[in-house]
Amino acid sequence: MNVRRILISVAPVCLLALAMGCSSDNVRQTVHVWEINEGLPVNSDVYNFGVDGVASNDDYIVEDQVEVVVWSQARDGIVNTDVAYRHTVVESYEVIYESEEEIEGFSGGLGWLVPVRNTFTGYITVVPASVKTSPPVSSLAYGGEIMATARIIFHAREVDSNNTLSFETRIPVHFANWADSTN
Ligand SMILES: [Ca+2]
Ligand SMILES: [Ca+2]
Repeated sequence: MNVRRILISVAPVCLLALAMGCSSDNVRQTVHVWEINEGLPVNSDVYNFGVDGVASNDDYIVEDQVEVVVWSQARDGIVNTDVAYRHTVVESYEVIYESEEEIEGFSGGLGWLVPVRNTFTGYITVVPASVKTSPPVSSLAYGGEIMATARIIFHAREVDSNNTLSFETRIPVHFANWADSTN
């Protein structure tokens, strides 16, 4: 009885996936990250002591954002991308932290419309507040450091075909209680 129910519920999902084109074989564009954070690692300050510079109720945590430049290329010269298949939408991204410490990753939504044969500049959060308020990163407010590499996977969709594609990049993230920024 249970098996039957599962089969019935799965079938429409498969059909929908086929209709939307789950394969990336048919996309006309390739998209990749041209540059992230101007080529620099992220020095992630885990705690800000506020205006008074000491622990008090004006302390806060800053989410780290980085600039991302992506570049879209036509995959071959067969399709005239001046007419169709001119855009890819980057819809979401996920961040996986690679480190000796276990740091929980996250995912977020985007809506970047990337034109073919062009660059697009956007911003993503690479370290959200939730990471800085959770162990092991939260313990760094009192000293220590954690070196990590953020693996960032972008999920995109070619506008005219709805075919999906993904691309990824990596950036070093150095977690510590760095000197507080004043802005
Ligand atoms: Ca303070
Ligand atoms: Ca600090």
